[in-house]
Amino acid sequence: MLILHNPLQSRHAGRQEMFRGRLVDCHENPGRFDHVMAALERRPQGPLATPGAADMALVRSVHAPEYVDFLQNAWAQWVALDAANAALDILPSVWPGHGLRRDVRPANFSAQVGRFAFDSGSPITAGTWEAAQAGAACAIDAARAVAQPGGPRAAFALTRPPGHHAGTDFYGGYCFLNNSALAAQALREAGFARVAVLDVDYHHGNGTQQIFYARGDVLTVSLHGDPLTEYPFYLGYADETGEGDGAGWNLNLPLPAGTGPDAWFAALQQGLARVAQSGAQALVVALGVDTFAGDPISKFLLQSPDYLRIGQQIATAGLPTVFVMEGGYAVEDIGVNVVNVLEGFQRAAR
Ligand code: OKP
Ligand code: ZN
Repeated sequence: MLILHNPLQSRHAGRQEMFRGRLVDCHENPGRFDHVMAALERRPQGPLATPGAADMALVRSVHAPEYVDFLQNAWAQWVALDAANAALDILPSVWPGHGLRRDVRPANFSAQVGRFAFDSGSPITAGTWEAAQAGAACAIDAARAVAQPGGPRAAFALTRPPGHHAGTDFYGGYCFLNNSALAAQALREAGFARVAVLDVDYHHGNGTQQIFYARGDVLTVSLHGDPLTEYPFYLGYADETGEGDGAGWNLNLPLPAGTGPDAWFAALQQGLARVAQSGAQALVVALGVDTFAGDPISKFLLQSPDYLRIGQQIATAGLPTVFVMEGGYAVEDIGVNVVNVLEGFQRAAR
């Protein structure tokens, strides 16, 4: 499989996130990427490449242009307010919820941040835009590679920051541009009439769901920690099934904290059955490995060998497949777990 890796990922390096009442070091850090690269060096899964420039027309069709402009300009605006801000990250402090107006565009910078951010755990830093943009390019190039005649059966977009919590015009959950959604849209535009996104990250892919919620050409399936107790809390319930043309085209499979391999793989089978039934011609896998028992912010109980089985099961869908890196915060273990998925897939796909 072809592996597109993000050469600018380390430019996004948040200092701290608000977590359980205090500011802590960011769980989503450049070391995550390094561990996956190291594991790929030990167990290569195919040629490595870096992406070309991101197709900004595609990015601006999945995300609102006003939101893209905000991300692109946020750091310059922040530093223009006060040169000392260069030593600080951008975090929101006020949001237009709870009876406040969402239709106004205050000039104040903090107010602008609050219009687009939905949590206080996703700092914007000096290089966030560059890293996110190159990550989007990885996902788009990975999709276009598998869509090409004679192209590889599968590709992996190895990038950070992750993407599945970012929606048309919002960021949060460490995510800024929705790489998985961009891959799905690129596959659609490359000629696959129906595409499925299967999100196996521990957390519900709320951004991906929102982007495609009213569309019948992109199926979204997510298995995740039950939002009654797990982030992102306010979306990801089983009764969210899509709307309009997208009615029936979203499947949420929430599982309780503490879920182990038996129940998790049963849910994966359910998700894959829905993908097969949808007639999807290509598959995007939002690949988070924070389902690992040792993950510091998640509560499923998968072990490293289980990831080989995930890849093998996904291969049974028999579809051109784009894997897109999402979460996973047990930094020492994510390399082994990610490469296990890819290797399990390739063994079964052969
Ligand atoms: C991203 B991905 C909020 C902190 C809560 C956010 C978890 C984001 C997970 N202040 N933690 O799905 O792996
Ligand atoms: Zn996650």
